[in-house]
Amino acid sequence: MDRRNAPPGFATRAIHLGYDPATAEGALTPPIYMTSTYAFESAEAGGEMFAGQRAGYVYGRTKNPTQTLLEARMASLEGAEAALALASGMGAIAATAWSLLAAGDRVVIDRTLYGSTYAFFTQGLVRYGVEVAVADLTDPEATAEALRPGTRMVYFETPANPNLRVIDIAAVAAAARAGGAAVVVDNTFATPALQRPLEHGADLVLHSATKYLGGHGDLLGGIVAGRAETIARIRGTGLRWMTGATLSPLNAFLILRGLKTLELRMERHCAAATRLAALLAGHPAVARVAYPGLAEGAAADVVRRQMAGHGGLVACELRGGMAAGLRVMNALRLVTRAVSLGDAETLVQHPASMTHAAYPPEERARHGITDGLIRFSVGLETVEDILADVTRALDAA
Ligand code: 4LM
Repeated sequence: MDRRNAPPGFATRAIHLGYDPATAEGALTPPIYMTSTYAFESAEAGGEMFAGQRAGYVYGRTKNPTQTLLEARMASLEGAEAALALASGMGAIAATAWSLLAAGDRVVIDRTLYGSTYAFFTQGLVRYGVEVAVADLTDPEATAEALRPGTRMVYFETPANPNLRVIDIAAVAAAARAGGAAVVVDNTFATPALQRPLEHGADLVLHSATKYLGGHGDLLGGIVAGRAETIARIRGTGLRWMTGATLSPLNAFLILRGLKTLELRMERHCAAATRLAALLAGHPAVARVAYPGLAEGAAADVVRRQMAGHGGLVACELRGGMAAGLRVMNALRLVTRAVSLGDAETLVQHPASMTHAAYPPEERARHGITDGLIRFSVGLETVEDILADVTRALDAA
């Protein structure tokens, strides 16, 4: 194929975009700017920067050149005008909500969210006069009713943590547009290598960069991307005043390093997770497997339309319920019992007692996060070793 006039591809941008070694003594790898503050060329120049009349770096809480490069790459990979990097996924979520919402506003959240995100909305934001409505955004009628005029924001994950429900981004965006709500999608599980929500009509896309973007389990970080004007508001209000959740320059560097192999790693995560999902589905001890690649009916159509791969997370429920699930977890030797996801190591956790313990038990049950569910984040080890460990643990339990 002749690519002479084609724009650079995803992996090329993840590796090169926004950096010219000639600007840094020829260094192949971008420098890490470990600085908290910046020298003003004159007193007047400093004042003009504070007034927003002159471009440049003022203070490290809101901007740093290493962070700027990461933001440029993430904006490009998500197809956004701009991006903002923050200290964690929760930092990104809080900074976004606090920048765009005020007392009296109504927000609609999907019924399945990461536990701390759910708590932020249902226990945190409501203390400040924001109305939070929970809806099943896989149900078109419930979505249309929830997104009635006057709704300011709709917030969801797809695939959702921990049970991997998939939500039709274009359908929710169409319903939201009719009512005037901003669509915010947490794309942590899919990453832009597999799914780009802005292309399907979302207004903002968010990440816990702690997961696949960093990719090595050695940092916390967050990203939000969207229109330049909105991102500037989140930087100027949510980051600078409301959270101070600034990403360290070292972590910005590590996420830039992770992005170089994102597409490659996601291919491997998807291939290994597909095999684990098939193994679980065929094992007599397993009652149910949740994996986007095994979706059926309308959900399978959504997966085909909006995802280029099925991701690295697989959840399952054992026939013996929660007790059997915990026995399997304890019998694993290679697979590590830990929360978080997207790392080179295969991890397993129990959502009801760990990542989703913030849900009241009856809401957890109502929201499809059953007590028997265990969640695997399939890593990059030799696939046969992962499968052998899981098979042995299932047989033992
Ligand atoms: C976990 N998750 O599931 P920080 N959005 C999604 C997430 O899964 C998470 C966050 C945001 C897990 C952490 C223990 C979809 C986190 C929050 O942890 O603040 O970077 O991201 O295992």
